[in-house]
Amino acid sequence: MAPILARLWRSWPARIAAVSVLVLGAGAVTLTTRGGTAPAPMGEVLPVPVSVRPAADISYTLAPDAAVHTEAGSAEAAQVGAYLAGLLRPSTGYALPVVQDGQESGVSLLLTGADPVVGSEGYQLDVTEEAVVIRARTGTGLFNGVQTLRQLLPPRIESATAVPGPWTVRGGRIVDYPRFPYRGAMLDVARHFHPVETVRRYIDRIVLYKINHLHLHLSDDQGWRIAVDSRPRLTEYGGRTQVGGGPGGHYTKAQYREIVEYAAQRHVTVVPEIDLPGHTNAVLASYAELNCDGKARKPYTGTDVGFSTLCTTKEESYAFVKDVLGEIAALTPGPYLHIGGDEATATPPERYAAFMNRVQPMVAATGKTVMGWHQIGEPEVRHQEGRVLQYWGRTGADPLVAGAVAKGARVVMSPANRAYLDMKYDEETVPGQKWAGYVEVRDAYDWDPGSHLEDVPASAVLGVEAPLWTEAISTEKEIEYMAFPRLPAIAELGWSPRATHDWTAFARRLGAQGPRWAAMDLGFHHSPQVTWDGQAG
Ligand code: NGO
Repeated sequence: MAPILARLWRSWPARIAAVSVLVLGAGAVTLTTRGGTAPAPMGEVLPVPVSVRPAADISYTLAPDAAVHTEAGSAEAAQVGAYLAGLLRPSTGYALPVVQDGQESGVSLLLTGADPVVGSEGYQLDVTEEAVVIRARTGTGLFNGVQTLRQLLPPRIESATAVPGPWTVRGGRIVDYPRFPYRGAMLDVARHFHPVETVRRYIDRIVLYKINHLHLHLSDDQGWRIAVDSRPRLTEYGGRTQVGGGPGGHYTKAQYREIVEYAAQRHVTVVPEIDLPGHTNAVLASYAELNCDGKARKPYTGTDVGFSTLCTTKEESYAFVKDVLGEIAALTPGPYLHIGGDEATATPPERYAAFMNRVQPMVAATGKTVMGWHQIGEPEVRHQEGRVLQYWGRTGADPLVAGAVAKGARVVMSPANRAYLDMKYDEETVPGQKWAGYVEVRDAYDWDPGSHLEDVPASAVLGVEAPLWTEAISTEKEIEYMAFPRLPAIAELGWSPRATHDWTAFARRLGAQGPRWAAMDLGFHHSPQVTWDGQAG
């Protein structure tokens, strides 16, 4: 490659543009990459299902007059039916009425007759010549079955405009349920603010891979992002900054409720995080009395960490925390309230535990379960019933986490060198950081959340989460590029049985997502570790 071309190639937007040009320039390739027509082989979905039984020579093709039939009398099944019809109408151009008659024809979503192993989140999917029937015990199970059906349909089903079918699904039976109950994605809306529409689209994308928690990092040194009625300056002043000095922003309570509601309709639980007692410069700039010296800090737009702390010896700080947590809890139907607790290096060590020992019970008093970065596992911080530590270290052994687990804590696994979506893929990646090393898609996939940490048994692991910090990520396209294809890797670790772990098979199923993402207009990293369908080697 000529040097100027090589330099251009290194910039990722140019890479995407170049690939699009190549793809559009080659008719045959265009067909497959820009929304292929071939149905996926039965079970070639992501995360890989627990059990797949293909029925050779059988397939179902969606007819133009097909309907979505849902369990009679069930509002939750009808809601999933409406969601499915909404997904299929734009590309098929079919009317797809939703009828609550429980019939087994077209696509049926039923709350009876599923194999009991599916539990509360799983489903059974049967494809015959006559119908696709998804059975589950809950609306969530049906919703997960719908995500599988989506991937069994040809990739161009994701097109926003009508495209020719046929809309064929290969025959057989899938019985499927998750390994871990918590499968999360985190978005840092504090370092760079991201508007409601971006969050909505992120939710739409993560659910395709059966992610069921969205953790929002709502406050940090560079900005406060959620309206708190009792402390209006948090957003009026503390929300007007972000990394690099942009305008910042925040969610009103109505907007935040809209996000929570949008997520709930997609069977996603929002986990709000207010990071304490460090990562609080935006608070300390907004309210002078929360500083030990009583002097307001200047707004901060850099990317350092570990320099700010609430004054842990002042009662004002506890009144502040109580008010804020109370208001956030009231906006939160989900069980968890995340209180950060990471990198509190500006908090005197003896004060950190005393602070957490007062704050954890405040969370419990709101009726919520404590979640925090794994530093809240410090031995001096008391165990709080049900609490969840989020591990973000880089080693396979952490006595602090093991000690907290021995007292009853559960763990969500987000090892930075595996699960952090803000890490660069390689030296050519433009957005992101590299303090935890480069994380290519195989690094994100090749580990086991159940045995990653010494003395933390799989039974103490609640699940996995892929955090997307945004110090060096400011646009939605960058979010997509960093999350895909690594987020589906973490999603598969959270859902699929350990026995299915196999890089070659995973990489093949991942490569098949390429045309789907192209049809969704999702810009992803064309990892050289994967052969992307419709694109030679
Ligand atoms: C660390 C730090 C964050 C950074 C992130 C960047 C945790 C839990 N605290 O992760 O403040 O944004 O790394 O990768």
